[in-house]
Amino acid sequence: MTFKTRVAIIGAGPAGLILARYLAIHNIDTIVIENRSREYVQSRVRAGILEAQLVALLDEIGVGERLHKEGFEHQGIYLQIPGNRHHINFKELVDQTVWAYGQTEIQRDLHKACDVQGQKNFYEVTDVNLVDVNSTKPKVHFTDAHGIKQVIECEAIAGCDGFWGVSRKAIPNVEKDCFEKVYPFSWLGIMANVKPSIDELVYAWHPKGFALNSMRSEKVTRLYLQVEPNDDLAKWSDERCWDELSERLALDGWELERGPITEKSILAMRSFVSNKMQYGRLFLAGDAAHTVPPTGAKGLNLAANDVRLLGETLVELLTKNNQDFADDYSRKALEKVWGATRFSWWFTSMMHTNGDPFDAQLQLAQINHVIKSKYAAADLAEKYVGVR
Ligand code: RFL
Ligand code: PHB
Repeated sequence: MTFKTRVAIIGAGPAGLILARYLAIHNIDTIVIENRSREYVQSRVRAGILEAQLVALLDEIGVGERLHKEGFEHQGIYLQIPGNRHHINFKELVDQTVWAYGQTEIQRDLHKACDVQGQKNFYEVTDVNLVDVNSTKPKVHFTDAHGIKQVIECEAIAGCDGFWGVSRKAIPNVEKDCFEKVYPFSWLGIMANVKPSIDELVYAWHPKGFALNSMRSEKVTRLYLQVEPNDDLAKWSDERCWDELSERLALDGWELERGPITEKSILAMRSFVSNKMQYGRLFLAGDAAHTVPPTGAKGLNLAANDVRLLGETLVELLTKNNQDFADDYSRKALEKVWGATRFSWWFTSMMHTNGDPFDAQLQLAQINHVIKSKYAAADLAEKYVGVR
């Protein structure tokens, strides 16, 4: 069957669904196709910290209500080295806050909004193929969940299909415009049914490796440990995870609460940027175009920044035929992308040990500088909250 719509969106992650909502509000109809099931996308554990700009975008597209009720507004973060936990107060330094609210919850709110609006979404699609992207009438070919071949005829395609998706690869010779750094360590992520042990996030440097104490709700804690790049999950019993977290996050007079662990996974750390985010009528947004290590909590926030720019771009292109505006999408998006890539790389490099004692001393000197200098702290704060 052939469907007609104005914009075909590849990927129903946060970038794809936020874009669909944004365009719906501007009376531009879309079809979203996703290769996983709705339940899978809904339950995938990922980001937790939202910049004010993302919160504003979610409010604007009408999905911010639960976030304001159930999310936590944070004034800052704690930066820790052994024996010293120091609060960096974003509110005082740059007059901005961030919100702790799980990406799974955002996804749930977006799904609900899609249902109410009658958004056309196909899940569990295969064989996705982007055709004639360099023309004004591109098409998307795919096989639906029942094995039936389908075609979408549209005026533009939004590639929101994440790092492993097909959209970026539809840009000819894109590899020569891509830049990548793979880090020699991974994160072990843990979700636990236990109340957070502290009011705001703790980023801890420790000789045995980085640890992060984050949270999802009054009853759920999210934690991370720096581990070897090829570490084996089977070697990380619940008890070992808690012992290691307690040691790396230790502070006199404070104790990490323990509880049942409900999820554990190991994630690789990479910085990746495609300096080409558009080709003809194909536009990339979010992880399809770039990824950052999660240390600076930038991935989802960058995706949201792209989506706002791409939303504005598609409105200009499809309602006013403003080609010059559209041609500038990549350039505008990449400014913020490279800024966040630099910040995430810097924060990651400062917090993760590599076994070299000289490098460890430099890291401690750098962290102490951030702790002691209000200018250095303000610089971190500005990048973390995402002030433009
Ligand atoms: P996603 O979320 O990867 O969604 C892409 C969607 O496209 C689908 N797809 C396809 N669909 C159709 N056809 C194909 N051929 C397809 N191939 C793939 C996928 O199934 C998927 O549903 O990308 P998007 O929308 O750009 O969103 C990006 C964010 O998910 C990501 O940047 C963040 O999760 C990164 N991140 C964090 N970001 C933050 O801003 N703050 C954080 O605190 C934060 N913490 C994190 C994170 C990422 C993490 N992991 C697991 C990488 C913590 C972790 C642990
Ligand atoms: C999270 O809660 O998942 C989280 C928070 C901050 C980060 C990365 C991940 O920097």
